Amino acid sequence: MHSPSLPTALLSSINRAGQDHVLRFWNTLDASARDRLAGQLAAIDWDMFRELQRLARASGPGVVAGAAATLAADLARATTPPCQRLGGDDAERAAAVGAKGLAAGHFGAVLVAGGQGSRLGCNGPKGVVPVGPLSGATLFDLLLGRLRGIAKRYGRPVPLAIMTSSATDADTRAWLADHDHGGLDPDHVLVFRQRDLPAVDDAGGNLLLDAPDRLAMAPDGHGGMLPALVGAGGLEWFADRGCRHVTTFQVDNPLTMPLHPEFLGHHLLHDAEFSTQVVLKREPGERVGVVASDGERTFVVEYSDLPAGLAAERGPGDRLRFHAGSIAVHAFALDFLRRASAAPDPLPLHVAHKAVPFLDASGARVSPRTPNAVKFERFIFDLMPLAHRVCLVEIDPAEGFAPLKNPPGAAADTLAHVQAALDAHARRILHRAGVVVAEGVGVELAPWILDEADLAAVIPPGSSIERPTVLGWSG
Ligand code: UD2
Repeated sequence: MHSPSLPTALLSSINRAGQDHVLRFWNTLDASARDRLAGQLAAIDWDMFRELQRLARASGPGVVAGAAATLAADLARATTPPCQRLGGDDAERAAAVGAKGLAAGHFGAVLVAGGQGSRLGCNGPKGVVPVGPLSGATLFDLLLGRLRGIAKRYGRPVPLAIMTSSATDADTRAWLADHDHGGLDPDHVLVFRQRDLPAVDDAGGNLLLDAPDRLAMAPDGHGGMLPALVGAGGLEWFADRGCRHVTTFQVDNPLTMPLHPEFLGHHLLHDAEFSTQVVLKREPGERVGVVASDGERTFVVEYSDLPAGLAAERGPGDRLRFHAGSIAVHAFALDFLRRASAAPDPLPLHVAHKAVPFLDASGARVSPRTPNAVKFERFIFDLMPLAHRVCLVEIDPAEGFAPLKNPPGAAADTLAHVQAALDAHARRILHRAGVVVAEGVGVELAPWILDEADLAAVIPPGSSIERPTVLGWSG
């Protein structure tokens, strides 16, 4: 009854897994629709699917499989590990060592940009959302512009790999083509795509149809970066360009400074395999993971996995017991990524209960308001316990953390918050350079202006800015 384009072996995998309901509309599909669905089904790892089903059936909210579950259980005896601090002890030495590494071209970067910004009501890649307070520059403009600033200052390009997902790949590639790769050398830009995993209903752990010819799927989390980068030959790509380390950062944070020389210097001075930037978490409700250590291993617990009691516990000086807030800016030794990618199943699956639209048995589309399904994600920070040496570096959030997460009106992390943070950051740089900005006048710096050292080229010290101004954008 099914089209010959569905191979017998695949059909029997589908039947054995009890998932033949996804072929319910097969007879109504034309040839290309059949091909689409057959392609999605053929890409499913049916052994792994059994594990997904098991997890979905067993899971309460936030349940984590494998090693991470053990770590979460170890939290009771865990503490916050010691941190370096930007501008703290050893700042000068670290900055010099990091700058030397940058000038030698030892650092590459990975931008994780598979997310769609659905919380912002945006369907395209989050990177194309305009955020520049005056210029309307997009997140991609600002993040790639920052890399141009680093390349300009240290005389070496920073090879950049951009991770997309099925939802963001085509639009991201189109943006790069239309915008001259954000001013970067195309030979130093690699786009690679993470995989999708099926979403399953949370009652029975079964596949859902998003359309008659399409399964409900979701990107496999930013941890999907490791297998996808390896699969795309990314580790060799970085090594061929002279890199020994890569930093990773998220598309939603236009203030981010993953290549800050002092951060990289601490990473090198500690001979760390995995370094990470943290901010002081002040309130239990802040939506950042926390870095913890049980004395043997250092690990990150995502905010949604941290039990409320532990999240609120305070220690000496009224600081939260778990106060090292992870902002998802990491530096990895390339050798460590090689070793980790060879380990069996290095990244566990995390379970998230979500409202996922689906077709019911009659073909009607149902859009639930409450969670009806389970999505699975891997988190890149789950590599941390595998690292022999981990280095935490605390940064001032005003200098490096202004994520765009929420729609207008929310209490934090909205466009208005991000723009205010960009404006304040620009004012501090101008102030240090002796430029006076009139009160209430908006000002924006092009992203390649990393600090006051870059300002001299665009505005003389002692100048005044009296009307809204964007500085250095053509540079
Ligand atoms: C993330 C961190 C959180 C904290 C916060 C800071 C995780 C799991 N949580 O929370 O601890 O550091 O950021 O801003 O890391 N992405 C992909 N592919 C995917 C999923 C996500 O590329 O399959 C990218 C996405 O484009 C974005 C980033 O990962 O750049 C963060 O994703 P998110 O918005 O889902 O994470 P969030 O804000 O809950």
